[in-house]
Amino acid sequence: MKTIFSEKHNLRNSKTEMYGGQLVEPFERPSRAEYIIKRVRDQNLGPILDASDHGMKPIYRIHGKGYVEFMQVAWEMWQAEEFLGEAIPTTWPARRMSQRIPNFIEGKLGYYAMASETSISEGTWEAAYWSAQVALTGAAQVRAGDKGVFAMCRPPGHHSALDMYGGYCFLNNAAIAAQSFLDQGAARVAIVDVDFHHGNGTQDIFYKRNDVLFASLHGDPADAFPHFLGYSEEQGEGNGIGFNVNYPMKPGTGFDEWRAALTDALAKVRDFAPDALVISLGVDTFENDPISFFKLKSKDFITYGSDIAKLQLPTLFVMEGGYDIDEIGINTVNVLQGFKGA
Ligand code: OKP
Ligand code: ZN
Repeated sequence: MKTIFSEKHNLRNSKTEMYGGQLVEPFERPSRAEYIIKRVRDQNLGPILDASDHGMKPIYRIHGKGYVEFMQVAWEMWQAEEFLGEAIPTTWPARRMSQRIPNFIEGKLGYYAMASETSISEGTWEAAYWSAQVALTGAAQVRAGDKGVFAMCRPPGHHSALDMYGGYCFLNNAAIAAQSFLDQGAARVAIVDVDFHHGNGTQDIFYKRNDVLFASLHGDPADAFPHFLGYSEEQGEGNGIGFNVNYPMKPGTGFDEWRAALTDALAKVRDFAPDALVISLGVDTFENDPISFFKLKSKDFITYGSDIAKLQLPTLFVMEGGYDIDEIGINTVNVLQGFKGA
């Protein structure tokens, strides 16, 4: 199985994350990618290819112009104010407030952010751009005939929507890849999000559409980030009714219950008969993940990788979360080896 990877991920190296009322070293850090790539090499998963540049057009198929242009200049605007730290929003357009986009950087940050833990830092835009290109390069390889490809995206993407960043995400890599399949001739694409956190961005992007089936397994938003989306009654809107499926699960959920939800999701994918499958692959479902509450063990990742393979669909794995850095390589590559060996 091919892995697509860009060293440009290193440009996303923020120094601060708002966590527990303190600024801490971010959980989403460069070493995550290095450990995964090391495991890919050590296990001889397959060739590692650099990303090719597909330009801005496929990004604008998913994200708004105002948002993208803001992301490109946010760090510059922040620095111009001579603030001492990284760019963190402090004010939001909450209920009954104006949704006009302010001129001042602090207002813009609040407008475009869905959470404050994610600091914007030097190089963030360029890393996000290349992370999307990694996903697009992976999609191109799948279109060219590979049955499974691993897009080692960093930063992750599934919390980012049309005009929204947060939850460590800036561009929705999985959505950009899915749309690229459609734009190159696919009639239908399914996205299954197995990251611990609900893929609110991906859900929002495709919520009114019936050409993309979105299914997400995640910590119940009543108990887990992103807190404000991911309930089971969210089933799509308009033409999209029935094409959004959420499986929120409670603290302490183990593999048997989690796998039953995956089996249900995969059956829905099979009925949908897509031309391609995108897996938003987060391994923060692991029992030792520092910010999550599911109880999957390392061997479970192999099992569910082979469950996914049984669909026999052209499949693009897009990296999302996973914060137990010691085991992140093992758990990620276990999914890919489970898929490959099935
Ligand atoms: C990104 B991805 C935990 C706070 C978590 C942000 C989590 C972002 C997860 N108490 N804040 O889906 O892995
Ligand atoms: Zn996550």
